[in-house]
Amino acid sequence: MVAVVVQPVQPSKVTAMPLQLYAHPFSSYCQKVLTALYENGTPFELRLLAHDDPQVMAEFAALWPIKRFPLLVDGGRTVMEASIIIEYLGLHHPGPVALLPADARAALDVRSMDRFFDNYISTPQQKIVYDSLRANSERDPRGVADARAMLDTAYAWLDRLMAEREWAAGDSFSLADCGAGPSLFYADWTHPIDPALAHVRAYRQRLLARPSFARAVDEARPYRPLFPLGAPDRD
Ligand SMILES: N[C@@H](CCC(=O)N[C@@H](CS)C(=O)NCC(=O)O)C(=O)O
Repeated sequence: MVAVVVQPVQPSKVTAMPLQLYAHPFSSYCQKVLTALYENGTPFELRLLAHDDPQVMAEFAALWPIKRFPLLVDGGRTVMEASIIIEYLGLHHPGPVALLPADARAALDVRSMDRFFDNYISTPQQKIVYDSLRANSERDPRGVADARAMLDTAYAWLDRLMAEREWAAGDSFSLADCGAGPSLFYADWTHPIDPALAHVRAYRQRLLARPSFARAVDEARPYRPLFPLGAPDRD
């Protein structure tokens, strides 16, 4: 009988596939995930979605035919939707900053604020911007008016809440703040926050001062001329 000696693989010699993020730095939902990655110093490879790079665009379309970004690839696993990507990172690639509290009740508060920013700030903001890209004959004035009204209602509700809070779900920076940064950033460019809503405006400034989000904003600066409504000369 021949003894077969199987050499154990040295852990130090295993090269893990880097996390890959299909994203664009100017996209609000991508900045949401970038903020989470930067909070924890999580290494990743950016697969920049650019129309002059058909290879990356084709990879992305094959991985996620819905073609909404960002998209995370971790080895053989594909993870879509910004909030889910951030939860996934917390479970599989945790760092020093827990963006979702371990306590299930506290986590529910974070998730509900995360839904608020996606559904009632980002969605109406995107409606206004995407409508501006349409031909005149295809515009939806009623939908845009509804989106502006939704933003006014959402800003006012948030202002009352932020009178008592530093971050969206309380004292700790969380998943909800990762989304709040880019959603309030672009919402204010699109449909300015009333100066009377001092708590929302102060919260937006706190987000801009947070190093993780500030880095995402800085990396996106070269793309400001792409903002369809015209980027204001601030922030
Ligand atoms: N529900 C998605 C939304 C992602 C999304 O809307 N991404 C925008 C960029 S910020 C996009 O893919 N836009 C491309 C398009 O609408 O064709 C998420 O949370 O990740």
